[in-house]
Amino acid sequence: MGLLGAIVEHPEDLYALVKLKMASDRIKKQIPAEPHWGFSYTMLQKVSRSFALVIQQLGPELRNAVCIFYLVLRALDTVEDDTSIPSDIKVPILESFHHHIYERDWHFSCGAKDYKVLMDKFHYVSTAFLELGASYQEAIEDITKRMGAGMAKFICKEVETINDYDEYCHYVAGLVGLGLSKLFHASGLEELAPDSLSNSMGLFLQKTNIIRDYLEDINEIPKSRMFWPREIWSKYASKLEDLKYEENSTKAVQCLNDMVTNALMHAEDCLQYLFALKDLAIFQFCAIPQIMAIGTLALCYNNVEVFRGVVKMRRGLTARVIDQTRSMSDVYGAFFEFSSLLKSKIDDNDPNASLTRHRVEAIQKACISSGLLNKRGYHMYESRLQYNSVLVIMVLLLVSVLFAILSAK
Ligand code: D9A
Repeated sequence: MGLLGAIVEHPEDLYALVKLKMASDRIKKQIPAEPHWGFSYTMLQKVSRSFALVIQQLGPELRNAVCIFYLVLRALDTVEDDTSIPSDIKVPILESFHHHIYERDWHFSCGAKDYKVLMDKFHYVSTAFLELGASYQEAIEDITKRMGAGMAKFICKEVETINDYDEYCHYVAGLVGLGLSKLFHASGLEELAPDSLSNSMGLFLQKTNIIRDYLEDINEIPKSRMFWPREIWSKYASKLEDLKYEENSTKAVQCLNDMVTNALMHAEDCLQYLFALKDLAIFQFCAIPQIMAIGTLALCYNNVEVFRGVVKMRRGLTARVIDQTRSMSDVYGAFFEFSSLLKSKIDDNDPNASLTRHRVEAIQKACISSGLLNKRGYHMYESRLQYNSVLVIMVLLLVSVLFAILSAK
């Protein structure tokens, strides 16, 4: 669907979409002049769209540390993901990656497209890393070391049990949460969060990605990548890839719902982590991805489209989350609304219906008992207002004028 179609269907997204577009145009013009920082921020914008925007709100010192941390992790990921590197070469690189970030002339060519550029010009990232304060460097080094070792462990090991699943997600995402908490603490702006809560921040995001990306990962060439734990999918199919075939839709959706229910377990920890933050910019930086995650889970729940294509929150809704997340009330409001949407989709015949309902109600209870619930709402299901044709035409005119002005600038 084109931009205009999207706006006719959700005119309430328009304001946030325009604001987001202006903000992203603005940061494109603010790339630092030094080549290593210029490269790092340009790279960040290429590999993550909304993340690059939210990072900009952090103060300059913390922003630089988070930008480099993000790129180091992306580079490590690129090595892990590249299926053309034999394991006996890949494992030692993963295990020694934390040394290479200190070596200005180290590089290892792999990956494709933007990731290949990141790997080939990694010296820019090392140069920028060496300019960070010592406490930032130590936090990044420690996490890179532990993550590299964890990834190496899983190169020759499959995700069998739910325990393996939590362990794998800890290495690739939970540790990111721990690392960021250390960076926030090093900036002097936040207390050090408990490791278990930081870990949950990563697990909630990573499990959501693993659920959403089922089809993409299973269709990976030359070899599919499988992150759904056998302990869960074996209840519904004899092979994980069987879930994508139409004749297995019922079992596939039940398996999907089992996976979503598992991920929901981390939501309350995430609320607790966010509640303890003091700095507004850090709060927004942390809260936005979590709201996107619970929104994506609500969208994926009981949705067979996960096995057919990509299920993503519409861009306009993402724009509104970015624009309208300023306080814990907003977070409780979003978690409450998305868990209500999920709850409305529970089918009593689903084998996990009562467990899912139990988890959703626990999240809703946490939102209500905070006393801060803001029910402004995203109105996911349908627009409250009835838009008549005159209004639609006026909106279309307004959009044309706005975009004409924007593109002329
Ligand atoms: C994050 Cl430094 C991630 N991951 C994300 C993005 O958010 C987390 C990778 C590197 C860093 C940070 C994140 C943000 C704020 C606080 C956090 C945190 O913890 C306290 O991490 C736990 O997804 C990747 C992992 C899940 C593996 C950790 C958000 C992000 N979003 C994408 C959108 C998408 O659909 O992936 O990157 C984007 O903006 O492009």
